[in-house]
Amino acid sequence: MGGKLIVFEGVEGCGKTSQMQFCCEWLQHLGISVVVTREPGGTELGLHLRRLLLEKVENKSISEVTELLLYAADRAQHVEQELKPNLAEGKYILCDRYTDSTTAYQGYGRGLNMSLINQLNYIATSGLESDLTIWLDVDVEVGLARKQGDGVGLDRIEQETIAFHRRVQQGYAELAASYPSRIVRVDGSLTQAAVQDIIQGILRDKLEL
Ligand code: Z5A
Repeated sequence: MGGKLIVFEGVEGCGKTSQMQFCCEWLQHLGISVVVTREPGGTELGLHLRRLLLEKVENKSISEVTELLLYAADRAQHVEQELKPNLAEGKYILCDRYTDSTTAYQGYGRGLNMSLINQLNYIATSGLESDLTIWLDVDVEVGLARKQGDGVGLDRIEQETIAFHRRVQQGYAELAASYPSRIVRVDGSLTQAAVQDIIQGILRDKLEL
């Protein structure tokens, strides 16, 4: 596979979407062919699953294991339909969330069995890992305040308790410590321009751009 899979991770409001957009423009400017995608919702089937997973009121009763399986189903479809074909064509993929989200949210946040999560992540990806994962690290309160400031209302997972979001944050910290060559922490509390400068430096260095 000639392409690269670059994943952006972090708690709500950490700035993934904005930073991915800046990176996309920068990479295209360098003449690199880029695909921007996300989980959940990177395929047509995934869009249906995203609605089921994130709508605010209707799905409050979704069970934790059902939630885990729906994220895995979204990912399996995404890997086969989007990620593998685009990597095979040599494209750079910027992906908003991937397997570390499941570990952080369903593993650390919900407390589901880690070995089950690792197995499901493997089944859904058939072992496809990111070439690089940028973890945008911001305090949970800062991220949620940014989202509330957007005025679009909080989705089903954003409405979880602060304690839940703190466990998710702890999950990202432990993942970054466990996989230092794959996951790079970036201080997401800096200005958007400063964050983008740091990310471009990391991409230049790690991907030899
Ligand atoms: N989830 C899961 O549980 N398990 C899984 O396996 C997967 C996902 C794959 C998907 O939401 C949800 O699914 C997510 C985890 C769960 N939980 N929730 N909810 P998502 O990823 O689509 O949405 P999100 O996490 O809430 O992110 P977001 O809304 O896309 O926000 P963001 O991408 O991190 O940030 P942003 O849109 O770029 O910025 C948000 C606001 O902050 C906006 O007003 C910006 O202008 C502002 N901003 C951004 N950066 C800055 C800086 N540096 N300074 C000041 N203001 C800033």
